Amino acid sequence: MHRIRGFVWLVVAAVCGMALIAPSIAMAKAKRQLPVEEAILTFAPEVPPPITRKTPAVVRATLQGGMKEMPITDQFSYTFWTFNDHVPGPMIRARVGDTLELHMTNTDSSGMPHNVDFHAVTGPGGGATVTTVVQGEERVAWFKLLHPGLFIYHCAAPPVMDHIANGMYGLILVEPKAGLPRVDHEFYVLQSEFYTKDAPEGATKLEFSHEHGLQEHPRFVVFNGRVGSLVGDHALKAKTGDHIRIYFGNGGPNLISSFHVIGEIFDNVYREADLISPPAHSVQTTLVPPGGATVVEFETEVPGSYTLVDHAIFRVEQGGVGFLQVEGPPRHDIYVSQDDAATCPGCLVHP
Ligand SMILES: [Cu+2]
Repeated sequence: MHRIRGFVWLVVAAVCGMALIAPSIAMAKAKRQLPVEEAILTFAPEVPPPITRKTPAVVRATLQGGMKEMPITDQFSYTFWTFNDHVPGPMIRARVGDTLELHMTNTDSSGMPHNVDFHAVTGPGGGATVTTVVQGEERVAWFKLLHPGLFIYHCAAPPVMDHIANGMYGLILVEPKAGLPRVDHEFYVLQSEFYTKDAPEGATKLEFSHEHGLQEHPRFVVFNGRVGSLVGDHALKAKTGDHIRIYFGNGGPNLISSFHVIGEIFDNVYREADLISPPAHSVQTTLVPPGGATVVEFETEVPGSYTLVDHAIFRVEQGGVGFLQVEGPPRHDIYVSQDDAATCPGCLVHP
C-alpha cells in the first residue's frame, strides 16, 4: 500500500515537474529562434524610434515599480507610484509578432507589491498574474504580441485603482507588420487625473484621496503626469509644413478624454488606436476612454501656438492643457487678419 502511494506521489511530482519545465523549454526555443534586442525606452513626450526590422525579435524591457516624490504643480509635490521613476512610465515600441521579454522589478521600500497589465498582451491579467513582485524581487515573462496598436499598460496590484490613480501607467506601441508612415515628429502624451486631500495651511505636499477617486472628483487632470508638463519651455515644438503624430493615451483612472488640439483639425485619427483599419479624416475631437488610446496625425500649416486640451473644458483649470509651438513664415493664404493677434489677459488656452 505504502509502495503504491509512493508511486502515485512520484507520478504527481513528475507531472508537476514537467509542467514547470515545459514553459521554460518553449521560452528557450522561442529565444533560440529569434534575435534578442533591448527595447529603447523613452519618457514622455519622447517616442522610441520606428522599428526598421522586417522580421520578429524578442524585445527585452525592464519595468521597475517604485515610489517617488515629485512636483505635481509648481506649488505642490506628491508621492507618485511610478514605473522607472517616471509618470507616465516609459514608452515601449515593438512590432506585431515580436515577443516582449518583460523583466519586472520593484524598489518600493513600503513593501507594496507591483506588477504590470499590458493591454497589448493576450493572456490572464495581461501579464499581471505572472509579474507581481515586492522590493528586491525580479520576475521575467515572455509575451507574444499578437495585435498591432497603441496600448496602455498599468499596474494591477491590489487595490488596482490606487496603483493607477497614483501614476502607474504608460504606453506600448505595437507596430503593424508594414510599419507606420514616416512623419517629422512623434510625441508621447498621456492624460490622467489625480485625487488629493485638501492641503493644510502652509503645506507643500499633497496626499492621495481614495475617497475622491471613488466620487470621481479629481483635483488635477493633467498631461504627462503634472500640471504644466507641456507649457512654456516644455511645449512641444515643430515647424510649418511638418507632419506630426501624437500617441495619446488615457491612464484615467476615471475620466473619458475629449482630446482636441485648438487650431488644428486631425488629418488622420486612428480611432481607439486601431492601426489596421483605415484612419478617419478631418476630425476635430476624438474620445479616448480610460485604459484606451488614440493616434492622431496633422500637418502644421500655419505658425503659432496650438493648444492640446481635453475639451471637457473645465479640466483646463485642473491642469489639462499643453502647447505645440509651430515656427515658420506666415501663411496669409490660410490665416490672415486686419489687426495683429491679441491675447486675453489670464487666458489659459491662448497665451
Ligand atoms: Cu503598483
